[in-house]
Amino acid sequence: MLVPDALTRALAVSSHAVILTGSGTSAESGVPTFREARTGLWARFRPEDLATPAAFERDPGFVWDWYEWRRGIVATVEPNPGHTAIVALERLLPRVTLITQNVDGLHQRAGSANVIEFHGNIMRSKCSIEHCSVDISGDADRRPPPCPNCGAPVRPDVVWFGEAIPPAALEAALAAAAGCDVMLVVGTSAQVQPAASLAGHASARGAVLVEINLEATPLTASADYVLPGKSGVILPALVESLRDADDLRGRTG
Ligand code: BV8
Repeated sequence: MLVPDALTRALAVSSHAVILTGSGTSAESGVPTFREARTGLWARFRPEDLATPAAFERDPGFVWDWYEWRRGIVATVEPNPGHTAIVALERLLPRVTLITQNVDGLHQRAGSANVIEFHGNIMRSKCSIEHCSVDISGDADRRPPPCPNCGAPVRPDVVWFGEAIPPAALEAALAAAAGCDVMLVVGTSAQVQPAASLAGHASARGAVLVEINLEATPLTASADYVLPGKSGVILPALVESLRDADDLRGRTG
């Protein structure tokens, strides 16, 4: 059985469920996970060494090209059944807060309306000095393009290592983790902080913690339910189990 009955019941009676996703949720769409995101030219570099202000300062063109390469992949992929199942959960359950570490925007493209983008969004760019949003669609030859207002290099609108999580996103995520009764942690190696600590905040307040992953992570030992497998398989199974429970409740009144 993919989904234990007790978990279905816990979700069905939840008043506030949080879903925390990592790059494993986008893997079945063809987006390399963060620790796989090093193929070919980038194989020699660790993301932690590329996704930093120092790397951009040192060689803005090189970092810009890495993001252009990633944007190119994201532009060609589609949401997968895991993303679609999360949209279904948002409609089936009374209250769902979706927090994503992913920067690919696939949750929004699948139909999730309220997404807390904990690490920003690779499809948006901003001035590296003023942090105002910049449309780069027409400026392909400069790497990176200059800000049209002040001429400073434009950068991706993501949170680099060593940078603070956007205050509004951090506040909303902490509040959701503290107030939920179930948290699904999906497709994350739980290595990156402070995102990974959201699970501890939730379980410390008595939430049921559910991990969906292909591998064990630092969260596995503290999870109430560990569902090993692909998010594109497990999440649709969760939706089906909730619908069956709904039907059952409907039949039995
Ligand atoms: C900050 C945007 C402070 C950029 C990213 C303790 C507390 C606070 C900070 C730290 C701390 N300890 C260390 C730190 C520093 C650092 C950190 O966490 N370092 C790590 C490497 C140890 N944290 C920070 O710097 C953060 N900032 O703390 O600032 C501060 C405060 C005030 C003022 C100034 C500063 C900022 C971190 C944000 C970094 N930016 N992304 C970009 O994308 O280019 S993080 C990056 O990693 C991605 O967003 C990604 O989502 C994230 C986490 O990785 P995962 O999503 O987990 O991906 P991964 O590949 O690791 O794992 C994939 C998983 O999926 C695997 O488990 C796999 O088994 C599974 N999987 C694969 N396929 C499937 C699947 N599961 C299910 N189904 C499948 N099909």
